[in-house]
Amino acid sequence: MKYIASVCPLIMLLIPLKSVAQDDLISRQIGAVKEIHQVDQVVHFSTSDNEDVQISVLAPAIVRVRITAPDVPVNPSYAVVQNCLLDFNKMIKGDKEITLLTDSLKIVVQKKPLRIDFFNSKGEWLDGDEPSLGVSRQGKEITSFRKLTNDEKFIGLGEKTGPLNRRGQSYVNWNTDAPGYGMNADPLYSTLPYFIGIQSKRVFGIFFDNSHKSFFNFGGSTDDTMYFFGAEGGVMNYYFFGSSSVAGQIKDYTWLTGRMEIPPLWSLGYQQCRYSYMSQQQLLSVAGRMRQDSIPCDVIYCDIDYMNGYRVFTWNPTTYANPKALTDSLKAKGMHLVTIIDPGIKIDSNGYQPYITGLKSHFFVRYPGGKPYTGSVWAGRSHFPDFTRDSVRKWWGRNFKVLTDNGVTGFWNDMNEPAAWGQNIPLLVEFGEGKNTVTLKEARNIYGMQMARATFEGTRSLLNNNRPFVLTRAAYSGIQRYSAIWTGDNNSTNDHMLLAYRLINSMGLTGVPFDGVDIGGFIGNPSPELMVRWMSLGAYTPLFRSHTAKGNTSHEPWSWGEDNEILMRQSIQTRYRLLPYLYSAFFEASETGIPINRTLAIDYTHDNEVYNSSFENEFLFGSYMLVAPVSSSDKVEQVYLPTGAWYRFGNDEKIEGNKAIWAASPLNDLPVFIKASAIIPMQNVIQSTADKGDGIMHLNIWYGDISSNFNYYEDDGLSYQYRQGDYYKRVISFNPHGREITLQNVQGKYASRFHSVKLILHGFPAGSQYTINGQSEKIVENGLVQVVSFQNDNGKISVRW
Ligand code: MIG
Repeated sequence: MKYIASVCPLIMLLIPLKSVAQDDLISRQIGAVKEIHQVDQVVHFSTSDNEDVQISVLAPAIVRVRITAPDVPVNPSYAVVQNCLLDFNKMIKGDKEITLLTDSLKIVVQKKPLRIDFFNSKGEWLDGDEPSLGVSRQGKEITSFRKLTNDEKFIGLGEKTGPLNRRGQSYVNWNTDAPGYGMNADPLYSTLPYFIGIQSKRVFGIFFDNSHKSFFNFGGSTDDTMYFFGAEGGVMNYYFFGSSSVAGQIKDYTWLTGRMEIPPLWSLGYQQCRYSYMSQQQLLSVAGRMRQDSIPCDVIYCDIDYMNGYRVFTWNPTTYANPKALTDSLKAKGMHLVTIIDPGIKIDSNGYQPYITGLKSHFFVRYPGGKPYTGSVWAGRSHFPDFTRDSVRKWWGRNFKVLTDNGVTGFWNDMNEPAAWGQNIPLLVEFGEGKNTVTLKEARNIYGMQMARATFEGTRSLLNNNRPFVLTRAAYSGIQRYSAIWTGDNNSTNDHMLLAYRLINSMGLTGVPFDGVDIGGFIGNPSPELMVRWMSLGAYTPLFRSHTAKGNTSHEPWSWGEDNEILMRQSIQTRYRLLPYLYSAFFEASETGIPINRTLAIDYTHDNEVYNSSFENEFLFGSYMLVAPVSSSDKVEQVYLPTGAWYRFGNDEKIEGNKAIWAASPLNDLPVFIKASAIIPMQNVIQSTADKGDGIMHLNIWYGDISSNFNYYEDDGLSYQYRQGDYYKRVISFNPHGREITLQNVQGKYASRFHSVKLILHGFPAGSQYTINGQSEKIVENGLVQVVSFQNDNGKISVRW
């Protein structure tokens, strides 16, 4: 161009430079509304610059905005599971603006130029387009620029480093294999493009459903004048959420993108992994040592070395010669085996069926023209299944038979960003078929999710009526329907241990309640102190899995000296004592999407201390336990306790909240605090969830002056029979003013494994007399607690004092 211009100025004048520039180089902002029409329930605004701006309503507080060239068909979304639209209550056409109303939201569309603002039903402004930029295009890129207020904070976006409050930060979504990632590394492995904006009194949320490489900037480099998000391609397609609380936001977001099923109970036990247990003898000896040393454990893992030359869906014929015998003896110990699976399928036409059938059926992602893409991974040169296609997912799922027939019940999906050595898979590689063909640009961020989906759907049908456990590294919004997430290759450092809780708490905000990190760190060796501390935090992590890289010190609890083993055993025992509480929390997550690890921003949204960098890692574990992650070197630490009264877990010291306190944090006593009025069902220590225990529920209640309810849930922990009514549900209530604790009537057909209840009352008025269903009952005082026991009858049980 430059050459032509200098040689021949006349030609330059004739080339329509302006439009080239407009399309590719200089940005363009959406113009004025030209015309409004409605197609079914979708209101379309056509603009002077030929954009089609579509606004529709899915629920009173959930509105979709979609901006495209006219007649671009609506692609099915990988994330969204709801597609019924409602009518707006009303459309008011004014000279300058059009107003759309739902029961909870008012959407005002300014006509010249088109700009959209969202208000709640009280007419209070929530969020909206930045006036001068609005939605802008630059080439294929499309960006929504939005107003930023002085008091605004942002939380969410899933697996992202950096602070809880993302104000002033910017991020990219491009699923990436990030071994040993730094404290501020971005992007990591998954794409969860939902965030919540928090103003001094109000909240709103936005889910940007676009799988291209996307970016989010919360006022970083824009001098606090605006924030923006966008993508390199595709459609400006976002859902605006108007629920007025963070919990309501999460409920609505998970209504839209789905919720996780109740996981198998065993997957909530302690999980021991390493890269790799090299033989079934080695693996069994680790399992045996768990039992010998009385370390509760439910799960043990096979990393890639169990395979034959890293060929997926094979077993190594010498080191894992008899996998069925292996899982049988694990089963006898009450343990489950989880095996890793990578997406790459080794190019090997010598009888290796996954390769032969995959190639014959054209199941692999390909270059334009159809030649399968080849990349190198563990198995050497490999092809990669096209998980965007239903037929490929079904075929992938059937391949698990070689694992399920051998008693494997858990499936670990690694390398699904997808990763290949060198990381740079050509962007033109194709996925899908016919008119649904897309390139890596659009498929990368959903690839891992579709692999996890294929794994989940396939193994669920192979395991008949039993629930599979699936764990994935890469993900996209909606992944919770299929899988748990772990945060990849972290480092054995205190900083990483603390970062872990920001990642997990943030993924909880974006709909994924079941997450974990490699306890002890994947890369490097932790000090024994760090290992002990990390294990104590592990007990309060949804996925409790210890893992490390090849060549590192073993992470098994006995590898750290006898004293440290005692401490680690205690931490794991704490986890097992808490399982009735934790399982109920997972049930709640399956019903509402509310995560297990809850950043304090959920319940204490407008308390600024929650976002203070000294306290931002704190979280509630379930409804009632506040956990403060503390570095292994700090033996006393400042902990912020939000408003209300709290009790230190372990010694029941009562502390008034709404302030920071110095909390002792020795390695054997992680700072954990119980909210006053907490109801926490526990049990005796068991060695595995296959062990039914002594049949006594330890129902702990900490006195407080507000009423509370706990939804207790139980089922067989293994199967889908709960869908046939085989569950056991009961509301447990504490009412300090009426001086009553109630176990309401049981719902469901399942018989609880607890035949009796030991009610353990913390901080209750001394000298109280207790009655159970009107009969006076003897109380045993035990230090600070009072204990009363009774049969766990299904009818209503009332305890009064
Ligand atoms: O290139 O399977 O994040 O957990 O142990 C490394 C070997 C491949 C990366 C995973 C890690 C796993 C390892 N994998």
